Amino acid sequence: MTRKISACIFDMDGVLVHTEMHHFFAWKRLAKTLGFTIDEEFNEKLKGVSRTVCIDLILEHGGIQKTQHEKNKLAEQKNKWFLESVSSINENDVLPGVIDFLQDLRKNSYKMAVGSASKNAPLLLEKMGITSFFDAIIDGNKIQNAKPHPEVFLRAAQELAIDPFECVVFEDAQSGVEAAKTAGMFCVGVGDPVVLFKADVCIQNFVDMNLLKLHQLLDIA
Ligand code: B16
Ligand code: MG
Repeated sequence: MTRKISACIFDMDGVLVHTEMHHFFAWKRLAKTLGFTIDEEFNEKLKGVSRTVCIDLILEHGGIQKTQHEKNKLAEQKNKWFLESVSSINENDVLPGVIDFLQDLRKNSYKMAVGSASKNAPLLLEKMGITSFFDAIIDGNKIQNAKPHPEVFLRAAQELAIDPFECVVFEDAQSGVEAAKTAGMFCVGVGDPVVLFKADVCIQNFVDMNLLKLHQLLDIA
């Protein structure tokens, strides 16, 4: 039996837009100034995770200790590099198939939200011209607990006034998949099913994605 779905909640980085590489380059640059390197495998741990938690993970990885004041400065520097690197993002950077899918959801009166750990989410959604699709935008400024804590998705469901059980989350990060499942939501992983093994189902991207396909995915999961 198909599970009733009334709302779709989208992670932003890595789902709506490929900003993950910009985050990775900025973190890599920061690690280099601290005298060590980070690779793509380690970067999986940083995806979906708040800026402050990322700093702690990176310092731990490099075996370095810093005061809170120094950590804040490092976070500020990373964000400066990240913002420089995404300065030219625009509507052409929305990932293939996303706009068509959002239009299909809107046409069929589904509620839509963004649930992102990023404090830059409102700015980036604006730059891509897709803010108006969403009935709620929950970003890193509005939550206390970073993914894998379910707060970001539960807040989104609350603002949409939809039962978490009727929400589908689209996520590209292990921490985000875990957050969605802890929130009691259906989770579509966007990316490698081996990495996102805790998701109910996985898709590679949103090309040719539509409501009918979403329901087929819900049926087989
Ligand atoms: P910011 P998401 C996350 O966004 C990114 O995946 C993660 O790499 C980043 O550290 C985090 O946002 C915080 O971003 O520094 O811009 O506040 O995937 O949850 O949309
Ligand atoms: Mg993400």
